[in-house]
Amino acid sequence: MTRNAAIESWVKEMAAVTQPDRIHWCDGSQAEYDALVQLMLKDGTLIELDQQKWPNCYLHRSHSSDVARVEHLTFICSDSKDDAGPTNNWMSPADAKAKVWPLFSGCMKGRTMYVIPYLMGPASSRLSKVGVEITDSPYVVANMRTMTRMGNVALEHLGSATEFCKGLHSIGELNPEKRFICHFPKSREIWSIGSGYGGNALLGKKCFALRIASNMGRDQEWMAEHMLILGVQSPQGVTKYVAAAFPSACGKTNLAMLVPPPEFKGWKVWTVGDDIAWLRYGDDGQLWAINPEAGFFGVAPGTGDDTNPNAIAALRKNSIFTNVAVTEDRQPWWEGFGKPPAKATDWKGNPWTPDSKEKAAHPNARFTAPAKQCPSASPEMENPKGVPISAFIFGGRRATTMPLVFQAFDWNHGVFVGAGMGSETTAAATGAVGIVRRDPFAMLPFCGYNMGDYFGHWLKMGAKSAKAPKVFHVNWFRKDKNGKFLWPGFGQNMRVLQWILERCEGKGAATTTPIGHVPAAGAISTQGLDISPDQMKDLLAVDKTEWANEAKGIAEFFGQFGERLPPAMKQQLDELNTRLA
Ligand code: O2Y
Ligand code: MN
Repeated sequence: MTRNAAIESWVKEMAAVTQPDRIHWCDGSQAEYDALVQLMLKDGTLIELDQQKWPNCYLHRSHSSDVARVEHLTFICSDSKDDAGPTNNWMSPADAKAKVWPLFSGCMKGRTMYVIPYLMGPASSRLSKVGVEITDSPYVVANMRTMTRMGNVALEHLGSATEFCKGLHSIGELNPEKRFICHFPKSREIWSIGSGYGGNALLGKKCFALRIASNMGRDQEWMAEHMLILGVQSPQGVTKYVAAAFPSACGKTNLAMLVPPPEFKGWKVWTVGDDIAWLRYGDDGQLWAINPEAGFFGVAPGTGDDTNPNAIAALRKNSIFTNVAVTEDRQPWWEGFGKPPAKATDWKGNPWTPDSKEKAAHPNARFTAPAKQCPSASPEMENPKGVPISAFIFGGRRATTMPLVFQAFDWNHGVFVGAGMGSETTAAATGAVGIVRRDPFAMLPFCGYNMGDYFGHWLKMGAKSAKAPKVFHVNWFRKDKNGKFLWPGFGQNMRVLQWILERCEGKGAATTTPIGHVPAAGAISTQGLDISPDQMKDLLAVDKTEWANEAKGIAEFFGQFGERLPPAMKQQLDELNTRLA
């Protein structure tokens, strides 16, 4: 394997602190993966599923206190609190050194230290970046192999350079009291201890590809965004690409893998990415995007052949399921995946029947599946150049106020639309259903620096090119007076994508409203849908009273950024209020 002196010296340093029994350098090979799987089957970390029906698929049950990202234990360790901003938890580097670093002392005694060199993005792309994760969790290694390009490909990309993202991870004691996810934007470092789950432990994903990379993007004039990337191919064979940001529970993965309905004969949607986009201007002035990831870490509950057949096809082999249920004949199962089995074992390992009060799968249960197994996987996924982005789409779950779709007047207005994004909560358990939570650009938990400065970076990126993408906002969740969804969603969202792409080409009829350009009557075809012209009117309505309230909510949210809010954002808010008056 290619060696890199900077990595070797860092690994030596980390081994001296964590004191593992042995060190394994991961090459990302199939043989290595198979050996790790055998090890995990032996010690119970993995449970074998029916290998005939689910080839190379395994179940993992995480500790019941370790089932999701932990935003309250996630810190940005910038020198000053202001640089982390009001929407991040901040810990000073000195406090991190005093409070978190000692937890790593001897934490790998009796364990193997795995060194994972990985590449985020296609091989030989100028947009791709190298990370190295040190971990004591073989489950993390197995997941990182699916989610990234692991081994030599990363070391070759790095060569003798020293710029790589250093991620130190240990499951530690798996104790929530001793759980911390710390990011050091200046040194591009991550320390994660006390969790073995998802976004806390697979450091290439949210920690590097968003929190650290957003800092790198700001410094180096590119963008790291919480966005899916998809291509829409017309019957004429022309493919146009869009990138879209949605808060959770808005159907982001479903949109990324959309199946066009029968009315769209000859149309095809290609999935480039389902979660993260890295974007940079090319010499042609176009904004080009790559998906830095190589796999999907998707939410299982709610994913079925009816809602997302492409995801189901992607996860049928070579996948790891975390916290789903398992049937008596060793099939994985979760709520929304076909008929409930008569008997199963739930995500905690307890007997389960359809009469059980508890869910069979944890609501945040996941599948880790190779992206290339998705039937809609774009052939451009491995293109080092990336794909040219025609439109940015922002969205949220809103019962009122937000029309099905509107187009921002220009780039700065689009940045304002992204910065003001909000979505209604769905978590019945918290009792807070239907409350609008602001989540600018769906980056609230992922922006690794002051969000006021992040809005400024967006403004700056738009000013760099006359060919910047057009900006849109969508809402699939508007309801009528009886609380019924007005729009069918899923594959029918294709109709909205079509209007968006028409607008990008200077076509697509629109009416100008105080909030932006809304489709003119008839511009989105309802042929074949059970939607009346009046319902379509309701879907596209812009109610000035509701919007005055919306503007108030945005102003309140912006208030927390104080001096760090770019004046152009305040100007956009004033202009919206003027147009509404
Ligand atoms: O709960 C976790 O650890 C994962 S969160 C996640 C996973 C895949 C894609 N997106 C997300 C997210 O929270 O946005
Ligand atoms: Mn995400």
